[in-house]
Amino acid sequence: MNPESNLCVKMVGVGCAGLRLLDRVAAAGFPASSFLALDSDCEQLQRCQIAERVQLGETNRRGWGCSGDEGEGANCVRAARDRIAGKLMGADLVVIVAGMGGGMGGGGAPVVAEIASEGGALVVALAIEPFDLEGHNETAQIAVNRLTQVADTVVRMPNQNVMETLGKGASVPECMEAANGHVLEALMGLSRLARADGELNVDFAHVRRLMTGYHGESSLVTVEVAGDARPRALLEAILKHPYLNTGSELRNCEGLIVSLVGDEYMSMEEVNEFVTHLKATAARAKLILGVHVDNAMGKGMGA
Ligand SMILES: Nc1nc2c(ncn2[C@@H]2O[C@H](COP(=O)(O)OP(=O)(O)OP(=O)(O)O)[C@@H](O)[C@H]2O)c(=O)[nH]1
Ligand SMILES: [Mg+2]
Repeated sequence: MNPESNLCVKMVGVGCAGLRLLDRVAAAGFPASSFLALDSDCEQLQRCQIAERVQLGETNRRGWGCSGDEGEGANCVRAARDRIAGKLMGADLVVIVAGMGGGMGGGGAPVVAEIASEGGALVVALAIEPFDLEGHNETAQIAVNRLTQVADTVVRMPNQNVMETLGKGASVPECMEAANGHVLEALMGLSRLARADGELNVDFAHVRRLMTGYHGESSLVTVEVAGDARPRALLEAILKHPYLNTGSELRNCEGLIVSLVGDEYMSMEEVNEFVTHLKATAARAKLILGVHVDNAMGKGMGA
């Protein structure tokens, strides 16, 4: 992602949720080589300013969305297979983001993952799961399962878990913003993992070897803490993260890729203390660690 790492990362948004997040993440400075927006809905595509846009389903959807029909979503992507393969050519890592409750996202994302994988990239898919009140849970789970079979790893981003951290009176835009905030944070954390300018760098070849053909679920969280006792506080913040189901995902995981970031005063002892806490919590996990110094963190420490 960083030019120094020579890593070619391409990010793809599928359907309305995917496009919105693509725009946000590109604006936030996610260092991808390219951003690709895929939708049959021409209005949504026009709104998406930053990405390279590909209009899907021109004949069968005629500029409309897929009205929740996952079969239509899959067909639209299949029909544009060669165009999409061309855009993804040369990528080492393809990151796909889509809402699993939609026809375009839920139906189309697995086909995009298949195309990206055939092109030789490591494929990480971010699956945004619907709010309970939408009533799409069952179809979304089918889409996630399909995606897991083709992507090297799928990261579930349940909108509902975010709502549980907000008060009952939270407005609709507040809930959406909180959900998007977590997806953005996670993506920005992912971008740090691939940077080559750290004190200790995560080796992409190592990540690739661990993840290629895994076809399982991963979690992706980013947290930041400040104050005294930062290493302990950092682990506690991770355990409380809404995507980690009160820490059970961390306790039972088999592999951990961690990018630790702090100001120039972050001591080796603090790094050591954090790693000790982490290993005690995720006892079975193999750990790949990166350490970055970033003075923009102020007195904070993040992972
Ligand atoms: N976090 C977040 N989730 C969203 C957003 N927009 C939609 N979603 C979720 O994504 C799911 C899919 O919605 P869309 O992205 O609109 O659907 P689509 O993929 O365009 O599919 P069609 O409408 O059938 O063409 C919804 O069920 C929501 O749960 C968003 O802006 N942020
Ligand atoms: Mg749509």
